[in-house]
Amino acid sequence: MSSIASSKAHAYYGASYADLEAQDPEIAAILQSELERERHGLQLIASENFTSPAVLAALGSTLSNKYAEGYPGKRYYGGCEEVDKAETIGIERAKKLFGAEHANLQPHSGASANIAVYQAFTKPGDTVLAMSLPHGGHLTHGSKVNFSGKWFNVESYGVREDNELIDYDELRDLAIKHKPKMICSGATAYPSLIDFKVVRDICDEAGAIMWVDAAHFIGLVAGKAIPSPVPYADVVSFTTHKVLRGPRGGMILSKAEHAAAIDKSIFPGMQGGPIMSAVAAKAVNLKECATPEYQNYAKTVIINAQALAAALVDEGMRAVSGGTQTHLALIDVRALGVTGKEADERCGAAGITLNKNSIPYDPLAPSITSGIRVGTPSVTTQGMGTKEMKSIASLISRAITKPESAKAISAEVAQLCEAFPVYPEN
Ligand code: DSN
Repeated sequence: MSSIASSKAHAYYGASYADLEAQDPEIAAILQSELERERHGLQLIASENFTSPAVLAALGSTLSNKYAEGYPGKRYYGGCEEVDKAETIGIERAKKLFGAEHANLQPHSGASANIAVYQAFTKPGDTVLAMSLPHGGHLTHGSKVNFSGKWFNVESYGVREDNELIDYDELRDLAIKHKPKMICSGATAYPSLIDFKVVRDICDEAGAIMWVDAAHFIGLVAGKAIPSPVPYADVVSFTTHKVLRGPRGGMILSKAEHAAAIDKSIFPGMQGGPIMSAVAAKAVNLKECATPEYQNYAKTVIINAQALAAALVDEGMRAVSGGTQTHLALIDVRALGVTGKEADERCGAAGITLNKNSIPYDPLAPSITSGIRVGTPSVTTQGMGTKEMKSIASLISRAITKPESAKAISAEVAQLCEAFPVYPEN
């Protein structure tokens, strides 16, 4: 390891690849290979993005060393003066950016944030109403293999079969029937906007806490590209690494009346020491999100997703719910004579990373599926636009229908990506 004295070159003594390479070439080589993978392939997983070098610098900093159980000014360890400043700045930035009354930056992940929400508002055995996983929900929204489905009575609502949009009539009927303690809206594979005013009215009618799991679309809210759930919801949980483009982690916003319950639920309720390097990196990201450049980015993510969905339809596939109003599209690939699994594998072989995904009322198992999910956060960060979305649709179509050409297609993919470099050297 280089001497600490040499760390003057790094204000934070972080992110020194040379140090890692000297000490652990095996792991250093993996970091280099992953960078090459990200640079030369198309990253279309809707929940991924390329975070900024500034965010990576904060993540790879000495703040990782600090135990800081508690909250700014109320810690269980000494020496928290500096991390207190970082967390306070982050909290204030989050409240300002989202117009929220309270923010907690400590959740280690989206699932951790969701566990904290359950713990703050419900007790094991209580009834919760959430979107079903096969219709686009999330494991933490009541899946039987997840804590949520094991410890809570989660009733599910879904989308209508005719238009593949949330069935608000069904949601209201279920809310009146089951009287849930909490209603969750938010999904991982729902391409349309959610009507938060309607959900608020249903929650009020049923006497339920309104919880929005905004993990997928919070970046679009931050960039003012879609309406915000914050004015309506009691609590909004999300991950910070998707469209938002921050470090991997979670965050919770809430009304002031729920602040103490949320904070207690995170610590000491279900986490110990916060990862202070991640908290600082979240603060860095929140500053980036408050810029006109980021707002432009968020709008472009949607324009690109709409262009990509339309171009995939032109290639003979079907866009679930007719297209997208967000950063992702759910694509039924059956017309090309393949399953979602086959499409995913064939695209992967051609350097296009996306995921198989169930479509609503999917006749195939979740491990096979009839669809794929594509998202534009990463390619938009690279600077690609609608022209490139058409090229990507053609590459996806050829990768699926001509698996024997995978090598040639992956060379074209690499050429496209090299024109929009990720983490350029200069
Ligand atoms: N795993 C995330 C996604 O891909 O949507 C959800 O947490």
